[in-house]
Amino acid sequence: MSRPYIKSFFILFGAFVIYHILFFYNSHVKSDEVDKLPVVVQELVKPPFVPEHNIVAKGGPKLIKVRMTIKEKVITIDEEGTKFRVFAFNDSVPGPIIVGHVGDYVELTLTNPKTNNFEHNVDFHAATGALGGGGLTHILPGEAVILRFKLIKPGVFVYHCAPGGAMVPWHVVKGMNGSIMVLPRDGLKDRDGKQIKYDKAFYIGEQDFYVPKDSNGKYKEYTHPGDGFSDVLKVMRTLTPTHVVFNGAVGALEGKNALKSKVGETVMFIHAQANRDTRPHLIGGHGDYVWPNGSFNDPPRTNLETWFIPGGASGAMIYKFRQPGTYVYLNHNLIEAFILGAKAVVKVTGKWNDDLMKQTMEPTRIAE
Ligand SMILES: [Cu+2]
Repeated sequence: MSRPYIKSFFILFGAFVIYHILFFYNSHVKSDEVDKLPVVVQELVKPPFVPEHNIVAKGGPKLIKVRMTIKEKVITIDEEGTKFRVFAFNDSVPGPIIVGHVGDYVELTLTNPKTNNFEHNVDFHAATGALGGGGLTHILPGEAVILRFKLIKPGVFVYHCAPGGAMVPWHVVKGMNGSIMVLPRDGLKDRDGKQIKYDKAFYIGEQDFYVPKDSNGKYKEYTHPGDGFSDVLKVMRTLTPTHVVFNGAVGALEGKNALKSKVGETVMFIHAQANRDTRPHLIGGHGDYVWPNGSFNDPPRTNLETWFIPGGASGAMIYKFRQPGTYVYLNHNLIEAFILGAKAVVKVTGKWNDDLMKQTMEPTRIAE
């Protein structure tokens, strides 16, 4: 090698070393800054419940640490006892909801226990960066990974598993999806800038399932974890779900698991659908304030009878109950609600208001 070549080699090598020293110095400095933030460990709760949170942020940005473990298991999805293998974030379909404020960071520890059979990951629609973190979170059974991302957009967002190719919809329609709510630091506002508050929040995860049937029209059951893949894919290609459910099963939010409220209480309903369009409606009430696509930067729409949430999005609605009784919160494609399962019951206690509604004549026999 002649001298000029040796010289330029050393110059290039030197630049390479300096670049890497600077890169590591900067990246360490950066992570140190976030590590200095107050840490909040958020205990994720089973849907339809939402972790305790302040609507208006207290203090400055925080580092919110959450943990999710992936569970592959067979669950019963309807009243006939149909069994279906789901992939569940934290043993729950839908996955739990995470709550933070704009400017906070979320640090997720994702675990894929070695008892599982498949590779999984997570794509956060709330995150900014390639694949929503999907490329940085691929884990095989027996692995764990930690992902940190900054919340820069206010709203409600879906997250879901996205391992690649046909595995993406297959995992999503096996229940591997959830939600995250990112509140503006100064809370929610109506179109005039007035604060909107709520007393409690429910999180409804709507799930479409595609269960294969045998030649007698009976739902098939599979013993091997991957057995149903080609059969399920065939049903998926019809774009016609066999079940559309809230909280993982037909009737999961009815009976003793009905949602509860009382007259005078203001309730937020967060509604997520990771794969398919939906149109929530509260029978007997209205959407006082609705963010159909979930963006809290936009003024809420008001007094809607039914609102639209496109597949791959979460939306939010706030309603103050004014009458007691049994309400049905459903997907107002009534076939999906009453035949496929997409409905929940809200039991509201309190005093009836005759001014708002009154039966002014009881059912009475009429003259022939
Ligand atoms: Cu997965």
